Amino acid sequence: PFLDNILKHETFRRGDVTVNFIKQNPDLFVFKAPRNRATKLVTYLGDVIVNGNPDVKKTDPTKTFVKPVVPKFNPNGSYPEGTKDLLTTLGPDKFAQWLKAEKKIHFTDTTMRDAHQSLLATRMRTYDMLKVAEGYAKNNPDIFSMEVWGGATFDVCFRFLQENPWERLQLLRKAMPNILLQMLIRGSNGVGYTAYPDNLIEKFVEQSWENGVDLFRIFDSLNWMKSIAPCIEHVRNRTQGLAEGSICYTGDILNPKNTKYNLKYYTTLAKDIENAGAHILAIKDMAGLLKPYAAFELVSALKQELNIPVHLHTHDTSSIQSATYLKAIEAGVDVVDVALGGLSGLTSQPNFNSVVEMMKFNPRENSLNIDSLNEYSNYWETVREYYYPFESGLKAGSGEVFKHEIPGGQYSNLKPQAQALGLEDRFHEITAMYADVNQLFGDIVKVTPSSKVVGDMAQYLVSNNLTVQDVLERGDSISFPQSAVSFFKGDLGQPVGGFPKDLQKLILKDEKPYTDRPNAHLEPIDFEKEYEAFRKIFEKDLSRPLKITDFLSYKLYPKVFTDSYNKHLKYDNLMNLPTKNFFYGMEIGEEIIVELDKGKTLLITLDSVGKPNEDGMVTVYFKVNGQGRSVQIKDES
Ligand code: BTN
Ligand code: 3PY
Ligand code: ZN
Repeated sequence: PFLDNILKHETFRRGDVTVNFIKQNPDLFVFKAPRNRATKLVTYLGDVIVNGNPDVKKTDPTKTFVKPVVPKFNPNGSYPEGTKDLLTTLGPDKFAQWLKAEKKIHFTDTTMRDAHQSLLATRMRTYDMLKVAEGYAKNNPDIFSMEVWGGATFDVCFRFLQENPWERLQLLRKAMPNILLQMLIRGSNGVGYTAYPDNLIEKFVEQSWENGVDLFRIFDSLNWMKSIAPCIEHVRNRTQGLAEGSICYTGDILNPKNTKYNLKYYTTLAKDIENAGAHILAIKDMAGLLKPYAAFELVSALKQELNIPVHLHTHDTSSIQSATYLKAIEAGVDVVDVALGGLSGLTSQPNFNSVVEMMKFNPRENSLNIDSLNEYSNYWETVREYYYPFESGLKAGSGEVFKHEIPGGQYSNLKPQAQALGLEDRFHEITAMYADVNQLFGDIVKVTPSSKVVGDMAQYLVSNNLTVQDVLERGDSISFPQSAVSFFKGDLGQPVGGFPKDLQKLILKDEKPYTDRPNAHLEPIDFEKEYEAFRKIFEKDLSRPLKITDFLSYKLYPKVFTDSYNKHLKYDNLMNLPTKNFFYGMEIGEEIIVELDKGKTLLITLDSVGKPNEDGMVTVYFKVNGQGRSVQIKDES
């Protein structure tokens, strides 16, 4: 901003500059931002100061925050070459062969996606990621990939963070140009909870690549090839990125009574995924059910059967999943998913730092810089405190996960959900019911969105004091949750072994189910026509043009996008607001710096907060870059 002011200064432009130019022109130190952006920002701050952030239900007034230490790096130094450079050089097919031939174990860091999705209800803000992204990529270029996008992060950005996920992706891409960026995509469900038209998913994949994604982890919530295969095709046809097809792991292959999800089932599915064109095979163990000895069997078999590398993902809900990694590594797995210590364990991934230590002096050791990893783990541990309202309250690992099979991200959300329904004391009844509902539904694969169907049904039954027996006996007089009706109709595709027919009749009543792809019932998007119409409606109140990525967000989440758009008109983008102030507002006398755009900085001080007047309006007094500024906020309390 300083340079900008110099360049725009009249004296400077006249060419009349002497050594005293700076001293004589104090106005060079006044940094202007567009008036309305500053106004929108203090309106937001005023709202949070007076009424709180609506997403933060309970605060602890005794809470204090420690400033996180950002590990040192050279902002002017270049980026050491990493896997992204290798992908560019080799192309996806040769890259996959390279990976398969590697002896050392490779690591995917999930800290910026699955870890906070599974521990902190997906609330991690771009602000906290960007503080370390560049340094992390420069200091740790040997990481295989960074999982940074997809899954629930997409809609949570709009719903709760007032951020644009596409912008997050672009900024992380810029900060980490040398390492593969990875996303999670739910096959035909994209980053949503239901099927979308094929050409929408195709465009979404293309734009994800254009904006920074290199590796697409593709899964279907019922392990249905008809949803996985088209998405692999999109990656192969529309990008130069990597298609990673997933088998979602359910049950226990070592259990001799398990006739459905046995070793043969998984190797056959994996082979189908390879034949559909996947560059990498993922074992997606979303609930953390893959026990160490089962992992050895499964990985050994897959390494035997497949010509593509194998990537293992798990959640440490039971607390024994690092043993699973040990056995999988012994069996030859190529990459494992880990989270930096401060955001690891429990419903998140196993501890990156400790797994690296585990492999030290082993022939498959990957010589990462453990001291650097430890510094970054400490950073995240400190940052995590700012998100304390979103902690799940789970305190220890639980062996019960092998009974209820609830995915990590869902398990940590279930407790707060039970609380909200007034069912906190019946949490274990809900988890037990979840297992019963799974059996009732015919023992299905449970991961977003199929896991939500089982969860909704379990909560519904517990809160109405019903059992699965009641469902079977008097199902015709029960009105089931909408998600269950939709599931039995076929909206999420077909489960392994089909639907239990009697139950399907009870739930659907007179509605007819279908067995082909849900997408076959959806009209393709007419991009030319609809994109133009979208821009006509939404652009009129904006000073900027909308992009195709905005249109995609709108098509995936019409209501969520529209709500976010309306908040955007009121507050603009809040990504650059420090996390403490975003969630908790400001204290009297507190001074913060907000960088609106490169070079446009606001120095904001909270001077005082008035009392509500007879209309319930509160005046909040700030200083913005030294100038008094007040806003009137309606007291909603
Ligand atoms: C831009 O800022 O890139 C252009 C305006 C797009 C704003 C849309 S409105 C809904 C969504 N939420 C955001 O924070 N940004 C987008
Ligand atoms: C998601 O779909 O968001 C998941 O993380 C599933 O495990
Ligand atoms: Zn996961």
